[in-house]
Amino acid sequence: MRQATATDTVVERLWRAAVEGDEPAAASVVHEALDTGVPEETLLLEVLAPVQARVGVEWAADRITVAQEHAVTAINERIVASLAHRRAGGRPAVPSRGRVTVGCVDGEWHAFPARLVAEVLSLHGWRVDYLGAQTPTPHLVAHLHQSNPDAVLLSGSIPTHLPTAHAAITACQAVGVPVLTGGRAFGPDGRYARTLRADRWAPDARGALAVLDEGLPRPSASAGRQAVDDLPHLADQEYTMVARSRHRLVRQTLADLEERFPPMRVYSDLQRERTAEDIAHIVGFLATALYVDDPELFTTFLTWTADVLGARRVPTRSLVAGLDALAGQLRDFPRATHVIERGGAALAEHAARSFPGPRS
Ligand code: B12
Repeated sequence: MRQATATDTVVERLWRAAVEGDEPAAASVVHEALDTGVPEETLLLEVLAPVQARVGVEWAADRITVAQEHAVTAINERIVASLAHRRAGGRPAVPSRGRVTVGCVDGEWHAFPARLVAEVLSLHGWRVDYLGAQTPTPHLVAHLHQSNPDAVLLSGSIPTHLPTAHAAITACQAVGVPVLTGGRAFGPDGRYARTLRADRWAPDARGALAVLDEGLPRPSASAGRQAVDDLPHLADQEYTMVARSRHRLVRQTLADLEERFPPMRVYSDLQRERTAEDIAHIVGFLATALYVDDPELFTTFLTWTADVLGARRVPTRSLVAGLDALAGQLRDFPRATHVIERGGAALAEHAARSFPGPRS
């Protein structure tokens, strides 16, 4: 078993202060650790990052509220900024390694992971233009023209932004800037970074540093590829059809669900609204699975959703009923039908694992 370390104690103290919303105490925990010799990089990657990850675990298990999730994130963001300002001491940094742009694709709100990567690169002497959350691709490209960086680092947390990430990757490469991607949206092994033809992927900030140290060759500037050039399966138009008709699909699935899932008839307005959001996410993940042609993207999302709903005592059969309703509308689309069938099977296996029947 892993031994508890001094860093674990800092993690625990920071977690307690942050979840109680006590920002001064939380900041003191981190700054005191820095004063006693814990390196800043360790604080960023082995204290602040795990505390953020714990926010996700505790929220998913329904042990903290959405407001607490937001509050802890806001406190951690300010602590990261305070470390950066303290490091700079009011002086401009003197970078020696080169210049990079770090940001998130349009629609992506998870800026914190990108910020950690940006800070670690700054610590190692890179000049970093940190663009934060959701940068629209034309503005990202305009920034690249102006700053001419050695690379652009794109962070993604939510897989449904992968089609947008693909367009951003292609656009950056078209102006001759190599793209290094990372974040949970690209899959645990970076498989979707390869699907979308990113120049490289790295699992974390230290991996990003290693890739940049090796050097990334500049792609030859080109007129830009079409999505279908990289992903020939898009020629069947299934992704386009599901993505374009997503509002109608959600509406119809909700209506069918009322028939198929009797408990829904007595749902409150709030419960209905949540169900509509869940269905919108299901349709979004289905479309993305069609985009990258990987049913596993859909099954991973469904089993995660089943756990989140389970923690709130919403039965998995509501999800199964939702899938059946969706399948009924997409019968003429073989890839979508296959992905939904795989989703249903994954949910059944997941339920059997979570609630095994009595042993004979
Ligand atoms: C905080 C948070 C938010 C905040 C983000 C605020 C901010 N300023 O960042 C807010 C409240 C806005 C938010 C919103 C949402 N969120 Co959220 N969020 C999180 C949470 C709890 C923490 C994210 C984080 O900072 N993690 C810590 C970092 C350090 O870890 P990391 O992401 O793995 O990053 C490391 C590596 O991946 C890598 N890396 C990351 N980027 C890059 C880039 C490069 C180039 C490289 C090389 C490496 C690299 O290096 C990092 C450091 O080592 C996660 C849970 C989690 N476990 O992460 C959920 C999570 C990502 N969110 C989730 C969801 C569903 C949402 C919402 C859809 C919720 C909703 N219903 O509205 C929205 C979507 C918003 C949007 N459009 O983007 C789900 C995603 C589930 C899924 N199946 O995809 C998660 C997993 C929730 C959970 N509880 O488990 N969220």
